[in-house]
Amino acid sequence: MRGTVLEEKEKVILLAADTGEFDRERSMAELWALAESNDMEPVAQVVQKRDRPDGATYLGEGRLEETRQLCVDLEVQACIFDDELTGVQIRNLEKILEVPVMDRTMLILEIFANRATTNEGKLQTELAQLHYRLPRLIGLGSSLSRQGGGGGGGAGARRGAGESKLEYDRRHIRRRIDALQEKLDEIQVRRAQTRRSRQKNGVPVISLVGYTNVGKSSLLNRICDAEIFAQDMLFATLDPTARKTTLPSGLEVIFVDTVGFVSRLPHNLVEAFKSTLEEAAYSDLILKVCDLSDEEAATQLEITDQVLAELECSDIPQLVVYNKSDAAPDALLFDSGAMKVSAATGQGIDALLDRIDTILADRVRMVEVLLPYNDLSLSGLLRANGTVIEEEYRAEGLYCRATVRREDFHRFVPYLIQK
Ligand SMILES: Nc1nc2c(ncn2[C@@H]2O[C@H](COP(=O)(O)OP(=O)(O)O)[C@@H](O)[C@H]2O)c(=O)[nH]1
Ligand SMILES: [Mg+2]
Repeated sequence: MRGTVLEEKEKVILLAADTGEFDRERSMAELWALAESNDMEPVAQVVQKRDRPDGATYLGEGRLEETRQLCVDLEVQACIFDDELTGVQIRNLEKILEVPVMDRTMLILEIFANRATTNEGKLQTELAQLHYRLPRLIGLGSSLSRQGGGGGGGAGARRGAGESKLEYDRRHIRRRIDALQEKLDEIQVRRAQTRRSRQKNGVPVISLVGYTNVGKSSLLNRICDAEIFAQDMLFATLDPTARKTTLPSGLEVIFVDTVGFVSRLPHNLVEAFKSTLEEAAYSDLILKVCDLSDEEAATQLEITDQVLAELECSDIPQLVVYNKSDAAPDALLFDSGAMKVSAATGQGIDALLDRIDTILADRVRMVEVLLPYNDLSLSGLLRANGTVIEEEYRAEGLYCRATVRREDFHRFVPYLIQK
């Protein structure tokens, strides 16, 4: 992950041409949230009404000159455009603006690259990056270096006789694309076979899924103590967006913030996006978060459901959570099973946690036991199927605070510590 608490955030300006084709204001709000989730700090946005984007510079000269000055005044480190740019546009814009230029797709790819945790996620992201780069080799200079992965570069001695740097880079990328595709095909075959065999024996995991800007991260902060960072043993293998909290019942759970859905997601990025959700497919509960004050919420929820179904998440309990209830106090819920909350005011959060408790109680229980040293099979069961949160070797036996599977619970009953 880029960016630590101490590092200053990279200041960026967001730009777009508004051709009236779609809701640009909404798209810019989403771009703003995307930049923030990439640890950047948007400081201004520039939208110019135009019939169509300029072929060479996307926006008009005057507006770009103003932006260049703004970049100097506000100490901006990059400009992000809300559409896909061509290689030529990127090159021209960097010359005029004198800062690195990114487009919407590059930003999304950078977020995916930072967040990809599974092997498949990493391969899918690199594949999408290469597909993006291939037609833009001419323009991507300094911006290219932002993206990691097995990029071109370093032609040197291996370049064939009479082959230009550009031809070499293209050949190199195409070969890498083929290799990645082959690896991914293999993984997909294997995954189909092992899908559900992956043993789940951790603390229950609850993932927050939904569109960018609905308030997933705010909700996570509201629910989990933001001060507690992932230093715990239990977190060692989890990504930094995971946080632990204790439910009213005393059950310890981990909340995971997923990469948000994005509107107008370029076709080439669909598979990479889905692979970022792979972790959700292994969670114990999925919270589908939407924005109650947004008239698009129903449509977004439909798309979220479709994608989750494609990821074979249908056997995982799911709960619809309407956030931002403070911004739409009069809105009615059509889904009686849904929860209405506000991450901003805290309204409805307790009820949400109670509901999560009820759902998870069907799967796991929290126990506090003193296991006799002459029955070690129980501690074996605890380690195999449950999760030990705390343990201590005492004179009378092994003390454990742990979660166990509901079907195993009866075996621990004789050793429960009475309070
Ligand atoms: N009014 C209101 N705004 C909220 C609420 N939750 C989040 N927001 C705002 O919505 C925007 C997006 O929130 P964020 O948590 O980054 O969304 P994410 O992209 O889903 O993680 C931010 O400007 C938040 O301040 C809420 O309950 N009420
Ligand atoms: Mg977020």
